[in-house]
Amino acid sequence: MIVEGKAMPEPIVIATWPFGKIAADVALKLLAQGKPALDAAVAGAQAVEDDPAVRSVGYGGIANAIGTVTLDACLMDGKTMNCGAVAGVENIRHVAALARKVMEKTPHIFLVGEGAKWFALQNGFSLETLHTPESVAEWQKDLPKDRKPLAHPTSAELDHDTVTVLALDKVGNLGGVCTTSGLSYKLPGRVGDSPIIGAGLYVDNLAGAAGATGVGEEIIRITGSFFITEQIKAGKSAQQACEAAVMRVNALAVRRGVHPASVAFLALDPKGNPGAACTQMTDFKYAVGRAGKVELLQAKELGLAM
Ligand code: SD4
Repeated sequence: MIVEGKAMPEPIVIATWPFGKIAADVALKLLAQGKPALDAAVAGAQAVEDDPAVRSVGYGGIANAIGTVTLDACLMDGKTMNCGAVAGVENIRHVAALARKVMEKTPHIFLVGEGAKWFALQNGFSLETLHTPESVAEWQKDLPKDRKPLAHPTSAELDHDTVTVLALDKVGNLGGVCTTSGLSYKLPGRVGDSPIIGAGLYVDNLAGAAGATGVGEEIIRITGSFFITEQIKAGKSAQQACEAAVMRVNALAVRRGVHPASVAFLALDPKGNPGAACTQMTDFKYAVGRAGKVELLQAKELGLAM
């Protein structure tokens, strides 16, 4: 798009997993209306939080080892580098919006557990059960028999997903949001990568936006999202940077003598060029919304030989 001789970016949104399409549809409409990237990303993420059929985000998320649904979320504005996060939050559905309140109304970045819930109540969020009959039945059906935490979880054992939404708006600002109920059957108190700025999400207008999904322990271990934006800053494309992050996860798995965990990354460079990659057998699909349409793309899988 050219406006008065100045090239304006074409808005784009990308979001994790096939249900990312729900987020991308909502966000793309807002971006087309000229709304800021962060607003569009939050609205997209919230549509997934509201969908009880998505068993890994918001309402209807699968519970932890003792049957409690706890949610994690964070968001970041690429222009101001403002960010906010919440983790281990019970009975509050819209945790992406709650993370935004932390960003806008407090001098802090990260609130957890009871404190985050107290802050939510102070800010007009209401308490509700996040269980649905279907999510409770699913939790009971798949409850691990020995109730032991898994030392090195694989994707088959912990089939669980997160929605990460990255957007570029009409004026060239980047915004990103990540929201999840985390790994199913996680130990009470366990927090993954998703609400950790730099791990599950990082957004900087000068370096790009990156997000993650998969086994959070492995994503935290390499500071995945910040690693990707730094790679873009150093000259890699968004695609090359996501591949570099997956290769780092794979290399660490070899070094530590463990099976490589299932992880996936996605990114936008500062101009909105997308990229995505995942570890072997992760089968990571992501939604891309641009030029009025949303499509699902398959990310490149990288095995240990790479
Ligand atoms: C976590 N990264 O809590 C999240 C879960 C996830 O695909 O994204 N699974 O570790």
